Amino acid sequence: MQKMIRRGLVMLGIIMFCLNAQAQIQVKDAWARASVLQQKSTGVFLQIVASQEADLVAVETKAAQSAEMHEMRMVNDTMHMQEIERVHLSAGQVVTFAPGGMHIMLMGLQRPLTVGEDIVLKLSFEMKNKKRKQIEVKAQVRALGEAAK
Ligand SMILES: [Cu+2]
Repeated sequence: MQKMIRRGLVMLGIIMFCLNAQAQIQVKDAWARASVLQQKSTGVFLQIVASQEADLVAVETKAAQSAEMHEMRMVNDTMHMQEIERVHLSAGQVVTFAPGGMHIMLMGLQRPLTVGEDIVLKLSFEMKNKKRKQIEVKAQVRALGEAAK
């Protein structure tokens, strides 16, 4: 009997390990705002949902020199952008980056982003066990007026 319980616990441990290994992070509806010739920065918007707690800790793209996560803050009646170090994702909860709110800021654009093209972003997540996980995301470039789509 004891042996069976022990075997059961080992099995449970294996199952838990597998579940952990399969932590899923889904990114939906990623898009970037088109830019004009002299423009050096633009925003990327998307939705993220993680099956387990995680933090978005970094964004990279070849389309720009740097990419930061920003939030909007009201300071003395004026909206300001502020960099955020990490964005926490609770298990199963959708986190939205949208115009007027949290966004990914691309700075030092290598060239203008034109409507219809795709840019590739690499999102780095830190999982609860401190392990890093990278996800590649394609963001479609859309015009300003299409923001509501
Ligand atoms: Cu910004």
